[in-house]
Amino acid sequence: MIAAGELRYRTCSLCDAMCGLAVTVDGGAVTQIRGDADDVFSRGHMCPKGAALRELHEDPDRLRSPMRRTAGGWEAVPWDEALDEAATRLAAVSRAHGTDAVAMYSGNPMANNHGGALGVQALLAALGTHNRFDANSQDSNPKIFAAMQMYGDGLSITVPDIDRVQHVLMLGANPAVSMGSVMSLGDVRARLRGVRERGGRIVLLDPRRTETAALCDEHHFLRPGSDAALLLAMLHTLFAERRVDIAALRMRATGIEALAAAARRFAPERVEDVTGVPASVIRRLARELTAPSSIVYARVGLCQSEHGVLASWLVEALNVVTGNFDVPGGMMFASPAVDIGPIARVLLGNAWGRWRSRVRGLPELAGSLPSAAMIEEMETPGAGQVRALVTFAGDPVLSTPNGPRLGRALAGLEFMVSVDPYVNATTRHAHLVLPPVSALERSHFALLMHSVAVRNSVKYSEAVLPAAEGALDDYAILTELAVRVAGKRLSAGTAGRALTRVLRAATPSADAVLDALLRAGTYGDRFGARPGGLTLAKVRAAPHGLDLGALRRCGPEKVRMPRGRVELAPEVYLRALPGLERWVAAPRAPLVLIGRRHLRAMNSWLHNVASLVKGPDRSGLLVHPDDARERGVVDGSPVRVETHVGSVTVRAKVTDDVMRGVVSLPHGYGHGAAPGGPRIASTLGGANVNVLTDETRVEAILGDSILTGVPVTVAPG
Ligand SMILES: Nc1nc2c(c(=O)[nH]1)N[C@H]1C(S)=C(S)[C@@H](COP(=O)(O)OP(=O)(O)OC[C@H]3O[C@@H](n4cnc5c(=O)[nH]c(N)nc54)[C@H](O)[C@@H]3O)O[C@H]1N2
Ligand SMILES: Nc1nc2c(c(=O)[nH]1)N[C@H]1C(S)=C(S)[C@@H](COP(=O)(O)OP(=O)(O)OC[C@H]3O[C@@H](n4cnc5c(=O)[nH]c(N)nc54)[C@H](O)[C@@H]3O)O[C@H]1N2
Ligand code: SF4
Ligand SMILES: [Mo]
Repeated sequence: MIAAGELRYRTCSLCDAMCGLAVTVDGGAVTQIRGDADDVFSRGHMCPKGAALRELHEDPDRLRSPMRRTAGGWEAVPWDEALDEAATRLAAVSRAHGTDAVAMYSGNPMANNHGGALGVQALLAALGTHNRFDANSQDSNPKIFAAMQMYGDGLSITVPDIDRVQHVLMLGANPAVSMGSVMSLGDVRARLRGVRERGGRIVLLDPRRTETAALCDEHHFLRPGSDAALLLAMLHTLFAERRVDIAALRMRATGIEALAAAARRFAPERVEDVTGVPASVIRRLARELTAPSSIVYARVGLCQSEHGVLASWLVEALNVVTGNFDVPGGMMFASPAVDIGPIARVLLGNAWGRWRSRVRGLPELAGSLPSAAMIEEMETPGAGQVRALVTFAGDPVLSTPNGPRLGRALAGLEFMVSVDPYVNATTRHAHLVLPPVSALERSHFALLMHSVAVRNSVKYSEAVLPAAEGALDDYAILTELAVRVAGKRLSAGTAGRALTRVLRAATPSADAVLDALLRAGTYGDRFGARPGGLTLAKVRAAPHGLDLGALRRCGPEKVRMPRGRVELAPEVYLRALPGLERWVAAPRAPLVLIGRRHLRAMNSWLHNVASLVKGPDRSGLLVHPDDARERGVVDGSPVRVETHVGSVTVRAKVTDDVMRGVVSLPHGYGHGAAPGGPRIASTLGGANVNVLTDETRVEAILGDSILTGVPVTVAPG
């Protein structure tokens, strides 16, 4: 049934799929949210989370005004007072202890919030700190690093040309649930189904028989953390069986011999035990990639593992070696209307290791340090110790290793301010929480996702509802904080106030920034020099979006290496291979932990939406029947999961959907009951999985968090 009222169109900002929504508004309230069948990218697709935007907007636990933590609980504070207090205290810490004493953590929703993404850059510039953290070291860093090393640009991110590909080998991704990651799909299920409908195949390697396995032709269990070994064995096969067109490859790539030499050490027989995949299957999977339009696509299951940086390199290498790189039907590059590449290169730098964390010496990547360093940077006294923190759209107590210890470190900070609509496990430690308007009250432009989309398109979404009286969006909060911090860092007196006024007047609106980037971009009107080209006004006039065509070859525009050739064997990876060889030969832990995502959740933060959390408890530990029997674990009963870092007690679900020797727990649970916190979320079962993960044991090259393949013990609890 279609509700009466006025229809407004909007792209959903909850995940990377960019679903177009048709929102019915009646009497100032949202009465219905449906998929927009006319959306050029998503063609009507949506998931249950899209409809939940209404409940999120109406959630009484969502903060509507800045809140100050006091001994007696939270008190509402007027915006001007809250912003001034935050800026004064941040500037004071910076002046007394140096710029690095103030740290910032930005979380995942920044990727779907253009105002937030732009505003965070403004605030980071005002703070001038090297202690910048974000969710990438729990997520995509290995992919960004591979792009930097092999293509010469961390923003040259390959995406599957899913509408034309014929064969997909998928590892460590669950798009039936995640709706695609670093692969914005729009019409997710139809696009995956489409591969098979045109006679193509999808093969999945995953330690769990996932929801995606049901959409694939073939699924094999793969032991967590063993992807790099498996991919090397596949390369071994291709080189040993002379299935690589070396002459053609020489035109496209360098480092061929070094890659082949590395692969030679990983015969399929040598890795079948550690991967759990028979050598004959590994050989076949490799040979299948030699047919035209055959790709390897991998995501977070690789990135979060101990050898994820190596594995992410090898995924790209395989696609180049088989000739399925930057060609239709292969892995390609998006050509977005707003290309963030040039700005990111200026603001973040396209580099690695320009500075290191003070205590452990972990390297920055594209301007951010690994989150696993946050705890020690706050706990360890001395010059440069982090004494104040800004968080934006994140919950690192639930999302980074050894969350409880991070929580204790946060409680000891001199000052903390969080830009977030909720009191959560992290923001409960803030002195001030500054909430933005709800997603329906702000405009939306997918600044990042168009750069990783499987088809080129552009769309600007107007706010569906007018913002509540006096409420601010993320861009306004962050830029206002930025100009006040900049002024107060200069001086507490007149000069500081004058600088703030000048900076405020010079700060463009988020729309002005978008308009400039659009007009300067590939499809832009070049400020009048190319009549007919895009402007923001033109994009706004198309509420269902504008289709800009299939992915196209990019060549040296994306491969920014000498003579446009990909480097297949960067030194940094070759140096790490002996470590992988030792791991392959080492005794294996009897039981390792992997993660899990659910369709009706988004990391830690949709757990307060009644329509999404209803139904069976999804927070339990999946255990293979043989592993359960050996440990006396019974389906439905409590079990204690333990590592040397901590332990949690959760309910067991015995199932052969997980591989023998593997248990699975979702992340994002364990909200606890914080005063002023979300009430529904605090009553859910489940535990914070990052009680178990270790911030001191990180990936060897980048220092990324190891969140999968974690050795655990399990016993009846
Ligand atoms: N063990 C384990 N840990 C993991 C993972 C795993 O698989 N296993 N996955 C990791 C991954 S991939 C990621 S990306 C991280 C995610 O972890 P984080 O990025 O640290 O946290 P989220 O759970 O996404 O929390 C998002 C917060 O942003 C707020 N928020 C939502 N929308 C907005 C908005 O528009 N503006 C503002 N200001 N705030 C908003 C929400 O209220 C919530 O508090 O977790 C990582 N942690
Ligand atoms: N509904 C929903 N959608 C989401 C999110 C959400 O929480 N809920 N989170 C969003 C975020 S932040 C991200 S980063 C994306 C992630 O998007 P995806 O990467 O597609 O999603 P995951 O479900 O984490 O898939 C990872 C898969 O890797 C497997 N795995 C674990 N360890 C290994 C390993 O060592 N090797 C291999 N080969 N596989 C392994 C897991 O069993 C799992 O099936 O999803 C996004 N979309
Ligand atoms: S798939 Fe993602 S973008 Fe689409 S409706 Fe669901 S949450 Fe929103
Ligand atoms: Mo993520």
